[in-house]
Amino acid sequence: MTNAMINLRFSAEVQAARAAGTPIVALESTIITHGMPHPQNVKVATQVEADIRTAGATPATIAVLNGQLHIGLEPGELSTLAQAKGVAKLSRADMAACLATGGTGATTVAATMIAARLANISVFATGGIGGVHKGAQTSFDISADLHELAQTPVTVVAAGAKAILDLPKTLEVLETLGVPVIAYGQDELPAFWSAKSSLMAPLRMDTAADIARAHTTRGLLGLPGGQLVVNPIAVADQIPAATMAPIIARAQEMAAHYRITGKDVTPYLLHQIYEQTKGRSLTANIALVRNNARLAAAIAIEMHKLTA
Ligand code: PSU
Ligand code: MN
Repeated sequence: MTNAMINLRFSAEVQAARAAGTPIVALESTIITHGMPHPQNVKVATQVEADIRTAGATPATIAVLNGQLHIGLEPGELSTLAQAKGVAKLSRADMAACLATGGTGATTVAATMIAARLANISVFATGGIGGVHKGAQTSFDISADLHELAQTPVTVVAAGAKAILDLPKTLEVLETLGVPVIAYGQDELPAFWSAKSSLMAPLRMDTAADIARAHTTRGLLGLPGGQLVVNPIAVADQIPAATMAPIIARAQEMAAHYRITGKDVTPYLLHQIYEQTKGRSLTANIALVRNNARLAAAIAIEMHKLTA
């Protein structure tokens, strides 16, 4: 089915879930094209979709393919995107341009939230959101993901902001923008590859039902924007923050040395960290995304109960 105005295209299973009115969880595609190497990226994306189905919801991986906004990818589309070279990394600023010119692009957290809202999907699972980069006081590098959370009503489940970021500054900006940051099942903010960050999270909730109610209540209050749910990686799967710190610092130095800027910063850092941890960062990344997918499905199911 297509929407004439913006060319929205639903996968068969998302189409069926919409018709049946059953819970749907959005998934981003930048993590596939820019966050993980091939062929692990297709394997992980497929596995994460399966996790959501097992948990009782329908996955909707979002991407722009040849000028069409896809809400859910068929298996062939997913594997083509995962191998494609030179795919654009789309955020709020360039999503419309990509659609208008018939381009192909992977959606970041910000762009996936925009698409999810258009498709009436309220919950979205990812690995880590973008945020305030270290050195932002001179680079001004602050992810558009933060502003999207302030204005688009989607609950995003992540394992914290990526630990390559300046976490205290990221929390400050989220507070300024009025974005609820809810740690799931612990007081501390998780730090992506690590379960702990030594920073207290502003809010804590222990059940998917509470998170769903908080989402709905924000809507009833007339507040724009979504919620950020930060779900700690299982301790068995984590890389402790102390182990990651020097690796992140080294990656940061290299990014500065090679003058990596703009959209390239996050993929560059993730790749350096992958190399320096000999792939261990990827193993942790996979575990945390799957963990987030399961929680997002539980939240979508609770939201569905509230609206049914
Ligand atoms: N989380 C991951 N891997 C990723 C990203 C997040 O585990 O590749 C992507 C997301 O799409 C996020 C983006 O929105 O990085 C942030 O990029 P930037 O810092 O350029 O805004
Ligand atoms: Mn940036």
